[in-house]
Amino acid sequence: MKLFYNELHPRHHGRNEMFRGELVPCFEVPARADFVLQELNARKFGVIESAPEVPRAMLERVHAARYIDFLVGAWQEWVALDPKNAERDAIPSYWPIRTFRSDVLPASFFARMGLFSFDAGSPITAGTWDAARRGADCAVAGARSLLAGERGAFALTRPPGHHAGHDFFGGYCFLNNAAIAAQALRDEGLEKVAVLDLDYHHGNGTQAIFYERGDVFFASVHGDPHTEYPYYLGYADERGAGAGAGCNLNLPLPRGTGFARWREAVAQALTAVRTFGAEALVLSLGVDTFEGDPISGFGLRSDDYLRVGEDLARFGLPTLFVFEGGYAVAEVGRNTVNVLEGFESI
Ligand code: Q9C
Ligand code: ZN
Repeated sequence: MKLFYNELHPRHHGRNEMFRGELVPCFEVPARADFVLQELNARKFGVIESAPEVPRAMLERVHAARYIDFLVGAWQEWVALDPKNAERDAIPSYWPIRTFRSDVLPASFFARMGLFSFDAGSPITAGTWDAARRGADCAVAGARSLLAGERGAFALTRPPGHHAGHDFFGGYCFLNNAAIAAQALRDEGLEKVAVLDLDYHHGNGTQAIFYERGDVFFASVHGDPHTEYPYYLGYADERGAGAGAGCNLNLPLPRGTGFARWREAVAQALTAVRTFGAEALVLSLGVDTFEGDPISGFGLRSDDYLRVGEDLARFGLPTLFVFEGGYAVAEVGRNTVNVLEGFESI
């Protein structure tokens, strides 16, 4: 399996996220990817390659130019407002909810922070852009390795991506790596691509990006948004629209769901991907489905992740794994690499 590692990931290191009335230490920390890398090395998983840089135009296949412009300059703007800001993260406080305008680009940095985000849990830090940008390189390199004939590839990157939409960040995500990879697969040869999102949280960004598209199928197994983040998307009645009608499948499961039921839902999602006729699979690999995850509610155990990888290998499509969530830091390496090992064992 080809492995692409985002060596710039530590440049994104949020201090705090706003959570229910207080600033708490970030759950999405550099150690997450460090532990996965360490596990790949310890288990002699293969050669870790560096990804070539992709042009900005590839990001713009998925993200709005004015959103990318904002991300590129956000940290400098933040520090220019007050030199002391260099010591604190930028977190939004205002959002243009229903009845407000989103066509006007306000001069105020804070107003644009809110225009381009949907929560207060995703701080922008000095190196957020560098890290996110380099993650897209890894995702595209992984996609290209599948086009070159590999059966599997892994993009090890953070910040994660699946909550990021066409023009917004949130849920610790800034650029939607899985969507950028799926689009690259479409642009560089494939007619039909599927994204399967196995992170605990619904991949609202990926769903929205492809919702009206008939060429990219999106399927997700996740905590029921009635009670779980991101709350406002991910319900079972979201089936796609326009040309994409029937090309979106959400399988929400209640908090507390264990591996047997979860695995059935994944099998159901894979059946739909097969019926759709996808030629390759982008797998949003969040391991926050783990029983020990501090912010999630499913009950997968470490060995279960081996079975997940085996199931995906038996499914038989070229598969790009893209790292998403997973916050039980001490176990995130073992769980993630278990999926990859299961995949390689078949
Ligand atoms: N402070 C991903 O897994 N906050 N994002 C939940 C905990 C948002 C998760 C409350 C969770 C976002 C990629
Ligand atoms: Zn998640």
